[in-house]
Amino acid sequence: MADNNNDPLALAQRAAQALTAATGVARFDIALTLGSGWGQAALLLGTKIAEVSADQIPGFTLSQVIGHSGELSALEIPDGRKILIIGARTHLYEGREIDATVHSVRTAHAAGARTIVLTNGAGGVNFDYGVGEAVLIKDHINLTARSPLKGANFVDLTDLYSAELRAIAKQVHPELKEGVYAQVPGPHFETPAEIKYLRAIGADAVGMSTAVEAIAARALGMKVLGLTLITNPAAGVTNDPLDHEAIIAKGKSAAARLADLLATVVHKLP
Ligand code: 8IG
Repeated sequence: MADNNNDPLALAQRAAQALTAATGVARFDIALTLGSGWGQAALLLGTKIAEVSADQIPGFTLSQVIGHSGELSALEIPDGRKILIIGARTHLYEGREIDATVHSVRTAHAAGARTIVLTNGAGGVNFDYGVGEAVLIKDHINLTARSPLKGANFVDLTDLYSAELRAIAKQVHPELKEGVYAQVPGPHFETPAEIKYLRAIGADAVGMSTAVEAIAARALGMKVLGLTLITNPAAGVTNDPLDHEAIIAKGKSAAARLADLLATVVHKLP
């Protein structure tokens, strides 16, 4: 449901109310945003209580991107906590205001969530990363030249990706690597020269989401856990061209392992 409202937090409040009305869940404990390749895995976290098409909720629109579901779902995990699954991510390249790209985060907060798990699919910049590997985000480089915040809001981003939550993830999955995620605006993929540049400035993976969402979450005091699925070697890492269809297929084949990873990590979150 498109909505022109210049107070993004008020819009998020209205979205949260609509979400409660649609799902019957008054308060969510954790939110989880689905990135490319993560959809199947996330739905195995618990029992689905309800599902609503994003266009029924103020401020959300249906994504035009294949591989993004367009649904908001309420799950109950075994200990009774309620998880909001956000299958309707808005990207900067969709041409809407930056507030639209973080509306789901603000809605999750307004709906009660104080922890958000941001997942994404990304190109592997680090030569050690294999396709299908999940990597913990330890930090990001925001190359969008944009912020979701306005005014003199000097939010501290030291430890943006919660050391506490990363430690929990590594406790259950000691094999998890940690890396730096670079967010670029897209929608084009990078040139090989840009990937060399990203590696030189300390990036391990590159994608078109997550960093601005993490900033918005931190500004609201939420704890952030970031997980990246390496769906393709970034440009120039191999000789293969980048192809969105092939990337989606790789994401699908990683689903079973990701389901186990997500369930074991999310169920352990405080
Ligand atoms: I999935 O290689 C996925 N998203 N910028 N580069 C960028 N975004 C991506 C990539 C990639 N793979």
